[in-house]
Amino acid sequence: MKIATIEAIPYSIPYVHPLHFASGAVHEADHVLVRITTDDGIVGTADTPPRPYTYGETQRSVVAVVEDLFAPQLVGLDVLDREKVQAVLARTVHNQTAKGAVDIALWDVLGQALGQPVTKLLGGWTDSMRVSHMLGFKPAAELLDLALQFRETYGITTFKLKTGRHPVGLDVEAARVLREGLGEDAELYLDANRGWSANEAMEVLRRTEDLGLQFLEEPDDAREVLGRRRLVERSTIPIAADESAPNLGEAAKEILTGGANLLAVKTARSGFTEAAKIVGMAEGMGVDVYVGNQIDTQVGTIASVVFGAALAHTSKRAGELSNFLDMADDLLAEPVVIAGGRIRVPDVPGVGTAVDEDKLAHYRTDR
Ligand code: MUC
Ligand code: MG
Repeated sequence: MKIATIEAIPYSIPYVHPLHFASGAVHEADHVLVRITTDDGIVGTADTPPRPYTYGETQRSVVAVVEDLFAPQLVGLDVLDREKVQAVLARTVHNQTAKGAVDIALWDVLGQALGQPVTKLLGGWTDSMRVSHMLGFKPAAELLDLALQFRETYGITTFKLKTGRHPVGLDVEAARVLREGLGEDAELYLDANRGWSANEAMEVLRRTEDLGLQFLEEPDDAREVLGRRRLVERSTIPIAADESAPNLGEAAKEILTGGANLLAVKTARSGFTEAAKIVGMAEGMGVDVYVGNQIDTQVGTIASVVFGAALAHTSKRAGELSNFLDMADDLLAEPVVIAGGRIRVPDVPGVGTAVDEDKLAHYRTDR
């Protein structure tokens, strides 16, 4: 079963509710759909969210690297020769989400060829994931209204609040309003996307000590090593690495050098293969993980669900799986359903990301 063609299809879908955060903003899903077809006609699919402010990729760079660098080296390889595929991807540095999508599309092919859900091939731990919803920058009262709406409509009780604003009191107030409005049972954590200095983050930790926050993600720039290490040492809640740990090597480095004691694992940037290695490494070191999001579409969300539910370690915490709700439309043929605060793994061979061809034709931007 050989790789016959690899397509990288740029498309654009607007957001009804744009998302603002410390490192950027998203108004349109200007993503790339990666499609890999085998010589026996199986089609694997995955979504690529270019994030210039996180990984330096753009929609055009993703198309170029997939079509010009990866495809010529991958076409003709046997889909089962997974290490050879990984070696080809590793030969190009960076380009995290382009690599992630190629890997996921190949797993999708594998699952369909074997007639098995990919979640079973990856581990088969459980059949659904608990959902955490990510709230972007907004006035505190609006954030609470939104969170209450998500709880009422979808049963979501875990929320990640985007922070990293100045003055830091804005975010402290937002966290307090959410805690008071949602009650003590709601799970609440912060993600500053490197918006603060270590000292500012320390102040936020001090001022939110009574709020029962689960953890603080990427408070400051992890490259400022000593500041970050001091934070991790002094914080009473875990400090999570997200964009400072985009791959296996960086994740290991952040944990071993004291830059973090919790890891966000994202399939969009790690595919399933590298994400599984990161989870194994974390598990072996006694470090918790959670499935993070890359402001994913429904295609990307299903990939996260398939991966997260496959493993015991990723199933312990809620995964960030609901930001597609902010989009005007999506590409999946079978829309994702959130009920009782959970998303079920599609019980079909492959990843379960069959695309609505009419929608793809409508939203693609290359024709
Ligand atoms: C996060 O956790 O940082 C921000 C940009 C993006 O693509 O995903 C995020 C979420
Ligand atoms: Mg983050």
